[in-house]
Amino acid sequence: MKIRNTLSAAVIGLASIGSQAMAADSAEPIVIPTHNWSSQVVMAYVIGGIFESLGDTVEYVPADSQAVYEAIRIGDVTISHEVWQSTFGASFYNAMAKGGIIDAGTHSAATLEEMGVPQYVIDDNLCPGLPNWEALKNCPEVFATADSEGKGRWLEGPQSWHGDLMPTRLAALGLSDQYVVKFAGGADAIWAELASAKKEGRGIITFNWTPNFTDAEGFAFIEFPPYTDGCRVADGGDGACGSPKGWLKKAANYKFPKTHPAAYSAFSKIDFSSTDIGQMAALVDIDGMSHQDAATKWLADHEDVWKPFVE
Ligand code: TMO
Repeated sequence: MKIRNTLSAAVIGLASIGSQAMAADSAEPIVIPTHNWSSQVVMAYVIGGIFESLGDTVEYVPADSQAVYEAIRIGDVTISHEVWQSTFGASFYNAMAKGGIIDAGTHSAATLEEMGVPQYVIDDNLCPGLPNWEALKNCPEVFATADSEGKGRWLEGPQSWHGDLMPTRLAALGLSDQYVVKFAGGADAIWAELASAKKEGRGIITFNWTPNFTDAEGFAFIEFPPYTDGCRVADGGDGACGSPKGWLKKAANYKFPKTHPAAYSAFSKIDFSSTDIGQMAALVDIDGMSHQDAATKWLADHEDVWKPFVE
């Protein structure tokens, strides 16, 4: 009968509209980058585990922490879950201006990526006047090392994090005659240097950041002239400024909401606090766990934090 055929066609039509509205995530893997500091790698596996709980497939790729924004923009990588303002804000926004990468929200954790000293350097008054940066002028010898050419050493992170920012800042502040920047080969080299300096009770200035596992023990960031938009040499300024009290964002390829709607919905809700991120780093850098094991443990111990992201 004609009516029946029309009706069943209408029913089929409705069913397919319904299934489109509730389209399942693509079986294509969600590509998550891993970089070279602990919280980021643990969080990669934490977020991968959250996606897997939704039935998604994930793939992890080691990636350069600056070039990754272009990789996301062109679709080789799906997300970035720790976009730190000071180090990566410019690369993120440059990629966004070209099109293909979207802002997927901001974590609650406020960030700072800055030079600083362990708390005992302040408490033992090894360089009176710290953490005000001007105190550095009077005690380069406190921070001298065998390789620092008779100057104080600024132990910077790997150059891949933010290029020549610190050498440029040293010069802009008029400290180049007294201090020299040395780049660490990796984050572990910074933690090893902090541990040996503490053991010997000597002064040390290193790049560090918060949230990190070092928050628990106490780390004093140097107070430089305040950051303002455009103060950096790369942004047209004179470079005589500290790092921003910054944000921590998430980014995604613009197709991710369409290819993986359930995973994208969870990703957009994911919001980690300073405590969460400090815990993820500490499981590796204090407790000595592998990144994968740390993520498995963190997910098991903190369902109250992440389950709401998938509801
Ligand atoms: C990007 N980092 C947290 C190492 O400064």
